[in-house]
Amino acid sequence: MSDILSETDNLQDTSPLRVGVIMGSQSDWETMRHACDVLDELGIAHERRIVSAHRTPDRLVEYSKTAKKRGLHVIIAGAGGAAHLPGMCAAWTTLPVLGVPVESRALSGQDSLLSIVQMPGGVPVGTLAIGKAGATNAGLLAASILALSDSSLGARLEAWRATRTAAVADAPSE
Ligand code: RP5
Repeated sequence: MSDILSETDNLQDTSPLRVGVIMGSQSDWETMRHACDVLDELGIAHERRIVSAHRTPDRLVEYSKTAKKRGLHVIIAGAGGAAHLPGMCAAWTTLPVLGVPVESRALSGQDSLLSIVQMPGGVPVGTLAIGKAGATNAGLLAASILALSDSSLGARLEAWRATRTAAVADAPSE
């Protein structure tokens, strides 16, 4: 496993590692960092890895097959273009896999979205919106899943939502 260990893991939280955030390329990080930001805000221990379905296929297999026994509960996978990373990851694990379509240069992420969302019945990938919103919501959805068995996290998630509700003004300002 050492080749996929990284110094970028969230080490501030001493709670057990629960979420794996994987992406096909360094270029995906600007999108996927928004998932990690949410996980950080909610105090969810996670790791970040570059795992390419076509450039590092062996890494993908190793990561996906060992994820559950390493204690992960949810995997968030982001990729762009012919975005087969989330689907291939889901092929190797029964953990929930949340797919984030990264906005591609050629087709603005439409290709990424359709590649991820159109999984044949039997191997699900929970697909989010294209880009930053999808990454943010993947982090929140991972939190919701984990909160089902973690009441403390559930309370933090409720508070996170309440803060955003309170920030909405009654009327627009000039
Ligand atoms: C996919 O190809 C990655 O997920 C990325 O979104 C896209 C482009 O990758 P780079 O050429 O920037 O490495 O594999």
